[in-house]
Amino acid sequence: MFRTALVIAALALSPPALACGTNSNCSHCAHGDTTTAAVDVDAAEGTKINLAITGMTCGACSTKVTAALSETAGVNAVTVDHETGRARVAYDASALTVDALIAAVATAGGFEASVLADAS
Ligand SMILES: [Cu+2]
Repeated sequence: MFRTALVIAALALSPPALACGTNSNCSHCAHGDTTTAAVDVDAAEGTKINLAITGMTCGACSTKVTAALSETAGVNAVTVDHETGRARVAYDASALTVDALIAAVATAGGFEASVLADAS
């Protein structure tokens, strides 16, 4: 029983797996920094939207997509998860169209975004 508790503790303490360092299939990046600060998109102002993003294979890909979106004027907050292939964005709908968000993702190189119907 004590041993089981130790195993559970070890699992809880281990950090989430970072695919980047071992993923040789990624053609978009040099497998660099995979850390992205946690952002609470739902706490940010603006319209919330979920995007499906193809082409992301490691944490550095999601970092690039995050940067491309967050550098776009009118974007208030972004989270991108390469494992689910999804991004959630809070943006100012009076300053920015959804097409502009999709275009911003494309500028990151090799990624394609589309709108997911479920905005929650
Ligand atoms: Cu990558």
